[in-house]
Amino acid sequence: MSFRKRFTLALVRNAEEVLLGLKKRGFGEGKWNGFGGKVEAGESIHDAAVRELREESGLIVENLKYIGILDFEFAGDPKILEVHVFTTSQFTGQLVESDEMKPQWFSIQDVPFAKMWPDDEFWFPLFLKNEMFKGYFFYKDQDTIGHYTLSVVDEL
Ligand code: 6OG
Repeated sequence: MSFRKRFTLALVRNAEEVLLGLKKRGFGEGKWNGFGGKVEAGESIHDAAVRELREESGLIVENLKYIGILDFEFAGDPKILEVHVFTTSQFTGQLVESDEMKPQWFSIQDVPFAKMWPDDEFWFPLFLKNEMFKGYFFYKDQDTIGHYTLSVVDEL
């Protein structure tokens, strides 16, 4: 039997750039990604996304826009990662490097897909076009997607 774990992923952007962090330890180490982590017991998904963004980047946001749900399954692992994706272009605070993440702005033309999770190449274009999306990715191993589904949706 499979079970689900909830995670958040926050993408801060402006018209030309997107903020990514280099994951320095743990799951996804060495990859650039948005900021996020596990939703804690009793915490709303939105509040978890705001908290993780602050902890990992130093940026403070009031509200994040909910834009996507991505499910990830890895061969041989009963756990399904349910990743809730948020975005904003409004924030206060200063970028700080944390123990977990090294933040850096990237031009939207220059997103480092070769050093990101392979699924990002599929759904990032939807995010950059301000679409909302739902997806499922089955990984054969940490570098290889076996199959996936992805669709644009009107609501989440
Ligand atoms: P911590 O282990 O740091 O949370 N995450 C993924 N993000 C992308 N783009 N692709 C994946 O494909 C991912 N799997 C997990 C969710 C892990 C962080 O990494 C994201 C969280 O933001 C497999 O607590």
